[in-house]
Amino acid sequence: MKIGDHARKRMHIFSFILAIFAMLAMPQAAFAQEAPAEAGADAVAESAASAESADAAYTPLGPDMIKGQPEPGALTFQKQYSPNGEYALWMHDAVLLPLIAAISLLVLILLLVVVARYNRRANPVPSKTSHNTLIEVLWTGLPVLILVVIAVPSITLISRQYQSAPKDALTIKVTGYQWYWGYTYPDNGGFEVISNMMPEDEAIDKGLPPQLAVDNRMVVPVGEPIRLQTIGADVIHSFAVPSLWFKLDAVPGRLNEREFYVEEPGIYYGQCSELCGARHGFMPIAVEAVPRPQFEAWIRSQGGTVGGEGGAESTSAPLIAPDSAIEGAPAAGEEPELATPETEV
Ligand SMILES: [Cu+2]
Repeated sequence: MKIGDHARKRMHIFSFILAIFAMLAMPQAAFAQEAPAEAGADAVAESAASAESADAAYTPLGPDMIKGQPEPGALTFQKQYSPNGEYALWMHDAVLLPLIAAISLLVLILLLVVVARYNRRANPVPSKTSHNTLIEVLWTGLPVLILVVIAVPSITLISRQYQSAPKDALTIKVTGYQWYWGYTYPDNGGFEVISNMMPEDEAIDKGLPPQLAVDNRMVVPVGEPIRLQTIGADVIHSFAVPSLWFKLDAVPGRLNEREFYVEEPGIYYGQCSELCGARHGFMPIAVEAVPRPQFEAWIRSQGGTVGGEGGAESTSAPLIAPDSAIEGAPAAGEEPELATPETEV
């Protein structure tokens, strides 16, 4: 059902033709996708307002708030919850896919025509034509035009992805460890939250996706730009959340930075995306986006500070040791249980 709906919605021939003409007529059309982002921001503002009137205490979001996770049998990208993600999804579904489909169809039809009309029986005396200026200009000019059309949204997307966060944006530093994640909040007292994969049976009991659920999520405020920095503590990891269109390598000795934005409150899952050792597949990422008041309540519950309160204390905010309370979870310093062969090689 999903696939059908999607195909009907996204690949409609009119939207394809419209997109092509709009972009030919006015490159600014590439920015047309800004609109849904604004709509998203409105929704965020609404939910934030309703949250403010409610109690600003923090309670972890339940499984009903899971928004970004892989689904069995799904096609194309996950649903996107960030402006860049929506733009990229639009480019894929409304520009690239229809173009690829049209080109493939054209080539197929031409091949069939050649097979049917110019085989030995139907056309015993082949033409000796070796040049045709009109056709040569067309088959050079059209592909160039198509590439120019693709280049407009493509280069726009690249530049948007490299945009850094505004100066006053909240900073969150993500550290990749073998094999778990640490989330540091330097603007809120500098405490670090250690995030380990939740044991499978516990996750199932709680209705959370096994091997994606974690003990401590990375809690972020919704609807505001965040300066997300990544670094590796030991080897190269990669912080990736597909539904937020975010992937950034975490390299030892180097701080990478990109703007991170979540449009709607919810839980978004990702995984380490750089092969980093034995338990690389067991260091999932869970981002929990909540309205500002709940975020600040969460910060306080972690012993952090909000908006410079606490002053000097902020530097001595308790650091959570990089260790896991969960038995059997991949914690710091522990040797991985490697499946070493019993027999000699
Ligand atoms: Cu990793």
